[in-house]
Amino acid sequence: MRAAALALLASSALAAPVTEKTPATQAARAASPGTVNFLFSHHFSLAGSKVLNSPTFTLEIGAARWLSFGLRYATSSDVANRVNELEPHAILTFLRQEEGRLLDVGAVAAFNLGASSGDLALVAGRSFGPISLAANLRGFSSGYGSTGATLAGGAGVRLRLTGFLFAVGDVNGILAARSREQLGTLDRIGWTGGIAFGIPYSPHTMSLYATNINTHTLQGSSRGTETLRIGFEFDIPLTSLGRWLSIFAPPKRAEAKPPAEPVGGAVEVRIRDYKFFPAQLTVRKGTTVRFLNEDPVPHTATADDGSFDSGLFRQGESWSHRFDAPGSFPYFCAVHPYMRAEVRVED
Ligand SMILES: [Cu+2]
Repeated sequence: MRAAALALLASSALAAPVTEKTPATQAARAASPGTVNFLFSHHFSLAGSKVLNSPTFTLEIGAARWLSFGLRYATSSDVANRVNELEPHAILTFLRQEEGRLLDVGAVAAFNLGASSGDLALVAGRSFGPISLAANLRGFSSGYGSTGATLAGGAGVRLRLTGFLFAVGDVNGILAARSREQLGTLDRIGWTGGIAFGIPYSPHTMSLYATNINTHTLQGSSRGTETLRIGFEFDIPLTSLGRWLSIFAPPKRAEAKPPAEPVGGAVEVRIRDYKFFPAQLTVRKGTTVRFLNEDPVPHTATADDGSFDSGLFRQGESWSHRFDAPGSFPYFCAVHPYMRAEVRVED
């Protein structure tokens, strides 16, 4: 149960993986320092027999534990008179539930060049077991190029169904605007509903949903349109450069080595690229195993049978456990349940 709660809370370690938010709400989390994240959202609609699409691209870079910077670009926009929206933004994290606070609280400060508007979102969220709730309050200095100062808001819910699969949905709407009549037929509640999941054996997350919103900027996602769209969001953390360099040069295979068999000493399990090395470790009883995280995201080492659980530890941090009882101890990372390995303890 602790592992499940950890998975829910800590999957936010990447820059807003789509399992950590709902499609049209912002995550209250800055990206981890040094993490670069690419998020691709795409919405499809039918106009007669023609398929129309409106993609939004987001690039985010973690600068500090509480600050990340991003750039969002949306085409086929209907937010203002321009066709495209460019939205540089900063994400600030104030409070984290995983650090014992009551709520996740963060803010997004943005400038929407399509609408020539300074935009601000305040985000609060909390998880209760498998259910996570999030609320957004948004203000635009120049909403939709015509409505002047505009206040919008909404709420989203995520329900952990099983493993790394979530049901996600949200509603957002315009609460007040200086020239509300200028919104015309676009003054509707925006909604999304669908599923989000982690792609097995990868750090990627994805969501599939139906929606009536168009673009994913703060303004674009704050209201509905007359058009039903099918959308997906694909989250691509650009961490672990070696993983990407293998596009050009396949990684060398490690030479087979006999299993380490230290007696009563200390051995190390390294966590790198979302894997435990070695995945199969055999030790004598009384051995202390040190788990060292070399990834830019937090992981855990959590025994299937609950006999040990490291809790989250971050890049450069380690956690040690002494194995005093013989047996097989399969374990996994509670954040990324597809990360599995085993320690065998011999008498
Ligand atoms: Cu992990």
